[in-house]
Amino acid sequence: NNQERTFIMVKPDGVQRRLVGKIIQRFEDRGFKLVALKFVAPDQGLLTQHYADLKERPFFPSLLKYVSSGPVAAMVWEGKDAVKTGRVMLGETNPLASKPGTIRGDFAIDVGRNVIHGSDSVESANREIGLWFQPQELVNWNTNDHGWVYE
Ligand code: DAT
Ligand code: MG
Repeated sequence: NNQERTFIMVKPDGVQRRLVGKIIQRFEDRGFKLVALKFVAPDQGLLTQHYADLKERPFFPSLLKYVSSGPVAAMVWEGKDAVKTGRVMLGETNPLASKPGTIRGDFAIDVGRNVIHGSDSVESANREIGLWFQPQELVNWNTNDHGWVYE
C-alpha cells in the first residue's frame, strides 16, 4: 500500500543548530518508520554524486561548500507515500516560500542554509539511499503501532 523509503539528511547548518532531534521527532510523530541512520562527515565525491543533476548550476560550488562544511545526519524513513509526504514536511526549496509548520518554514530563511534534504521522487530516493547506505545498514523491522497508524 504505497510503502516507500525516502532519503532525509539534516545538513551541516541543521546539525550545528542542534535541530537533529526535532527533525527526527517530526518524522516519528507523523508515524514514519526509521530504517537507517548515521552521522557522517561526507566527502566531496559523495556530495558531488548526490547533487550530480545540479553540477552545471551557478550555485553548485557554494552548495558543495555548504553541505561539506560539517557533519550531517543521514537517514532513511519508510511509510505510505513517504517521498511525497517527506517533501511536504520539508517545505519549499526556498525557506521564505515555505509555510509555517514545515521544517524549512519553521527553522530557515536562506536557500543556501535550508537545513534539510529530502528525496524528490521514488527514483531519486532509491538512488540516494544506495549512495549513502550499504544494503545491510537498512534495517527491516516491524513497528509495534503499525495497526494504529495504518487501517
Ligand atoms: P531541494 O533541496 O528542495 O530538493 P534542489 O534539489 O533543487 O532543492 O536543490 C538542492 C539544493 O541546492 C537546495 O536545497 C539548495 C540549493 N539550491 C537550489 N536552488 C538554488 C538556487 N536557486 N540558489 C541557490 N541555491 C540553490
Ligand atoms: Mg532536490
